[in-house]
Amino acid sequence: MLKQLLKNSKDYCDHRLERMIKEKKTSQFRTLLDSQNLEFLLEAHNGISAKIAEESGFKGLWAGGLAISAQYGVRDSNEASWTQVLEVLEFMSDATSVPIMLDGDTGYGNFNNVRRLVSKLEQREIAAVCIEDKLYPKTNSFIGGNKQQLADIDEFCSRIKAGKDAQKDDLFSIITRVEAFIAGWGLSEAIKRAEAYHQAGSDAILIHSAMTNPSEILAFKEEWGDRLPVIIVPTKYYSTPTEIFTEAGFSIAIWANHMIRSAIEAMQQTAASIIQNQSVVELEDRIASVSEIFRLQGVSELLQAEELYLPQQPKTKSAIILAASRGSAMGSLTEQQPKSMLKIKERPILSHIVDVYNKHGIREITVVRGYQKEAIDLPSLRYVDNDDYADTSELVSFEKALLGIDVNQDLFVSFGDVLFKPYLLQLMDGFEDEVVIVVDTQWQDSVNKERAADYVHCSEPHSRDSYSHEIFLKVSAENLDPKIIDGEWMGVVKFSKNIIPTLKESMNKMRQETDFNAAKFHHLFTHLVSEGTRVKVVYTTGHWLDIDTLEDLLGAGNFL
Ligand code: SPV
Ligand code: MG
Repeated sequence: MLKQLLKNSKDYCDHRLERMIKEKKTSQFRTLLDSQNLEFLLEAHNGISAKIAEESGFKGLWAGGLAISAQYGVRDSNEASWTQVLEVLEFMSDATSVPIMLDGDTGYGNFNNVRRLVSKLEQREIAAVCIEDKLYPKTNSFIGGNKQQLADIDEFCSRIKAGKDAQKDDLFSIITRVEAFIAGWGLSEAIKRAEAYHQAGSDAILIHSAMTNPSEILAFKEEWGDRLPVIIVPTKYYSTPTEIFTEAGFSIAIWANHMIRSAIEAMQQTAASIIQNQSVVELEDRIASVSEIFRLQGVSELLQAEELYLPQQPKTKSAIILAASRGSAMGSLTEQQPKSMLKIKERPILSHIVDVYNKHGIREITVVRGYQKEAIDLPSLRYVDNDDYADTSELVSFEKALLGIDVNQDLFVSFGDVLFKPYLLQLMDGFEDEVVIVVDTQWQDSVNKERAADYVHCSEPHSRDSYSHEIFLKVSAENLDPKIIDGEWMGVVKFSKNIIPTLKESMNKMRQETDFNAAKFHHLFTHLVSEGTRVKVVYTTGHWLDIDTLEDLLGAGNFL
């Protein structure tokens, strides 16, 4: 995912760079208009369809009135206001680097509306507008076309002139669309109008026809010659081989509604499939992935920009909870579930531990499961399984958990049967050392209970002023000589992100030197110390509870 994002961000930046280097959109459009080849514009009706069209290789786009009104869910009869059309155009223009020609209908009024339209289009880097010789409000040419009234020629010419006078960029193009054939008139009316529009300053003629064969547009081109470039819209005569248009010398063919039509078909199929199957499983592989949406939106560029501009986020941390063992001392209580799922105050021990981490701002929590792993099913946790739990101990589980964690953050590790107060995490966070352990000075309690405990011997015993001293671990074991015991490790450790590679190396060495399957954290601590790593000791008293026996479990409610 990260790799893909990086690649995408490169594509996105290349695209932006390309856009900066590319010639102005108005000039690109003129190149298409004047090209010796037949060029193509594809309809687009919003930012994303425009982007897809450009990515596919189209050198220009048709912002179609039919398609834009359809994406709004209204009719192609000027029901969407012209500023609503502008709004869509702005997104299309921002999302692309190729020129866009707006289907400007009739110009939304008289000469005055046209000149205001031209100036607003230029502000949005739209390269061209096409206006048709009908009256506002217009309707689509394929709906009762022959009942549609054409504009008065002189009045329409005033729209063209005013538009041309209004443009600031000499290369902005105004295309005039001759609707004579649509309205049922013949070739001479079409030519007469085209010539008048030519004289009024039009940059090209769009000759439209509702016939299913190209006879009208071919006759027009034959008679018109090369007075101005001629654009066609082969929606109805789509089956005509494209070479015929090329041979006739047309400048541009517009595929005027194919993106909206394909979107509609796809959406209808998707909606029908979901309602029918009451599921999206069928569909998942047939539709664009969410990451494809992100790619088209340029999300990767934003991520990079955030790194560049946003203040650094406070360091995040993650946690690992080792919960693979059964807890046999609990007897039949742990027949169906591991100890970490036994309930205190109606919630599993594990869930109380997760609460503590969450309260400390830690969301990324990995739980190592083993015994009755299916019974551990709390939400929002990352699970790693140690299926050899019966023959292995703490470090095997820890190694497995380390494999998938983000090594760029500090890490807390604790056990699925040790409750502790958030205070311990705060206390440990007060130190920047590579390894920090919390040590209970009242270790005699454990000796009295005859349970296994990780005893420690440190550089100094706890004393009233040990808070002001740097105290480090010397050795840790379950069977230390009581004369040198300074305390008991509470089962919570913090590793800085820098030490994580060392931990992995140390465990590799330990694997060669000892029975690694039986290795516990106190072995790792002692090993680290012997290799020269300083393990910071923070003395405190209480704030934790190791749940070993039924009695511990019953008393745990008071601890919470
Ligand atoms: C459009 O796409 O909105 C057009 C072309 O104007 S047509 O629908 O053929 O009239
Ligand atoms: Mg239109």
